[in-house]
Amino acid sequence: MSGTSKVKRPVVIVTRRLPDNVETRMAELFNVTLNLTDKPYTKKQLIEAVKVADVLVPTVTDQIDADVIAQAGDQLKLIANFGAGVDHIDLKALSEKKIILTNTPGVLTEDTASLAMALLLSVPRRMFEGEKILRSGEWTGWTPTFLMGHRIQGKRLGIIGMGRIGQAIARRARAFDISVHYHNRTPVPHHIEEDLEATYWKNLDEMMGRMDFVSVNCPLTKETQHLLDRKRLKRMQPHAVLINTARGEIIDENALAELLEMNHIAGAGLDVFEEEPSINPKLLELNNVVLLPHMGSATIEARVEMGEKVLINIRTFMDNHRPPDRVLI
Ligand code: 8YV
Repeated sequence: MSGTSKVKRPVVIVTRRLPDNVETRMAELFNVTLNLTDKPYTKKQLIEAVKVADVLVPTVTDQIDADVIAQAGDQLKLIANFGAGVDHIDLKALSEKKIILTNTPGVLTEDTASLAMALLLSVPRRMFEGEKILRSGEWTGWTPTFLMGHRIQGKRLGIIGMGRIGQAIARRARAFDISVHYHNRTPVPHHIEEDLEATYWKNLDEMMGRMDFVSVNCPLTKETQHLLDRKRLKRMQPHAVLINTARGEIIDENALAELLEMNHIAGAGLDVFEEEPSINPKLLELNNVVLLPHMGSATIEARVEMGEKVLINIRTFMDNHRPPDRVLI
């Protein structure tokens, strides 16, 4: 008889499809309900789930709001989020019910940073515009002035939020000879600042107006919602490019679209949006933006490692230990 079969298996409900081997391992370890259709849960389904699950494994597409949490049964002890960001979960309501929350930090850092860097390279060099023209059959051949963009090397990048992902972008930027600036609640440790030759700006407004590229890498919280409002966005230089791989709600998207349209800001590379999966129609009309469908961490490696983190968090919790990725509320 296997060790796991002696103990009662926890009821684990997973709201979306996860990589096959992660799901299979979950089936071996837990009394698991998988979502083979991969259709996002409705609010009603989420409520039904929290009424019966010992552990819920949601993703960014599930709004675990106060309403949902209020209806959770006493058996629900852990929410093991598949993802790093927890802005879709009402943390206050969770802590009042003494439900533990874990996430999956670290394993998606490098992939998200690589995608941010890809956007940072592709917008100033107008890669997607070129691709579109080529595919449409409209390309008539090389000319000296065709699709001129802007040089990347030697420019200044301002990173908003110098956590794991911000630092990983900074490392990549240094390799392209871009100088790194950053705004964070507090400066990063001195040795990191030195390694990255990074300049700290306490005042975000002051940084915004001096950068050639700005990358958003902070979590979405009450404080960072529309952190980049119209007034702040207007501080950007007209040749500057904005990259967002964090959360759409950090930027006032309407204002951004208008400023891009007026060429008040040269371009943007966006992987996240305010009303996912709906995209602001104004953005869709613009040529100076690259729009990606929230795919920062979409590598097989990251998604498997995220799943492994979820598994470890659940197992440690079930063994009455502190799960490694507990989000402190
Ligand atoms: C994930 C993300 O794909 O982890 C995050 O916070 O934004 C994404 O990269 C998503 O959250 C999975 O739930």
